[in-house]
Amino acid sequence: MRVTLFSHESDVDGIFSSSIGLIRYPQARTFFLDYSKESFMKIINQIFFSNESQEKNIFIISDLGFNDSLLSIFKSTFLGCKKSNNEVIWVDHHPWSNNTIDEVKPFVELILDNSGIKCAAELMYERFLLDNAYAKHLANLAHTIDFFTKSQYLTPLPEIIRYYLNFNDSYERLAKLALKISKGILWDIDMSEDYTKYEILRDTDKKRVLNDLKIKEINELNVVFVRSSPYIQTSLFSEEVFNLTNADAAIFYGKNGKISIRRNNDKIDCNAIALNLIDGGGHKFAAGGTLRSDPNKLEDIISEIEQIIHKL
Ligand SMILES: [Mn+2]
Repeated sequence: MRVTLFSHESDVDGIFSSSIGLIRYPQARTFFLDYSKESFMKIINQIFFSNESQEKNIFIISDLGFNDSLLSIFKSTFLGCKKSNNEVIWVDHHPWSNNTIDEVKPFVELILDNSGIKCAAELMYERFLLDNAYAKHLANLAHTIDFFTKSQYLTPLPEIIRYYLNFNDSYERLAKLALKISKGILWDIDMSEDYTKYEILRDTDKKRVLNDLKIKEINELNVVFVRSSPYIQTSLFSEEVFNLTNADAAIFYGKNGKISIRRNNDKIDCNAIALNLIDGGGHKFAAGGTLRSDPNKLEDIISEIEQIIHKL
């Protein structure tokens, strides 16, 4: 039996989902993906080519929402998969449309939860390793990070993940990290060395970014606009930004037009803003998407967000 795990690359929930999969299936191959079309094509290709193989295949996809624009190609791939007795299990906590669920359900075991109170690692634990104390602990830790509860200590893994995403071999680094975590190693000398290098890059960027914050009042909501950096872990940094500015919400904008949204209180839901963006998604506490305006013009970014918030 061949097992392949596809998980979200960008945070603790995605990596821990993969680690929980690895506790259950230590022989599994791991892939870490983002929300681009190319990423989803990797899933499709892997499933498509396995339909020829003699050996049984299980594909587990975790912490990735469905890309509705790829529905028909996914469906035909899943169809071939079912014929060859391969299995696909999709474990996710992002919102799925009813139409997609209906279309995909005949071919795929769907473990979905859109209650907004569970992270993907918890769903992985419940589906694959219920009663395994270590998997349960990992799922709890992922929950703590995903929902900002601060109820448990975790080593600076969120920042290590952020750091590794900057490398050409990020995939190997994340795969190694997920494997270590599956074996109970949440910190070691390699991570410690990497973290020391990371801190220098992070702190240089933080200084630069904090120098040109912009705060704007929109509909009685104080929104702070922050330039994003590949060395800054957005959720952690948003706390610092909120402490400094006391803003209600923060928009982190990058060169490519992608933005991340975080909030300081429940005056606004981050995903409500994200739903008005290109490829927008997320949950109440954290969401993101791509802007339509020129990413190099802050005034344009601000006015696009203004229009969205006025609409809500
Ligand atoms: Mn997640």
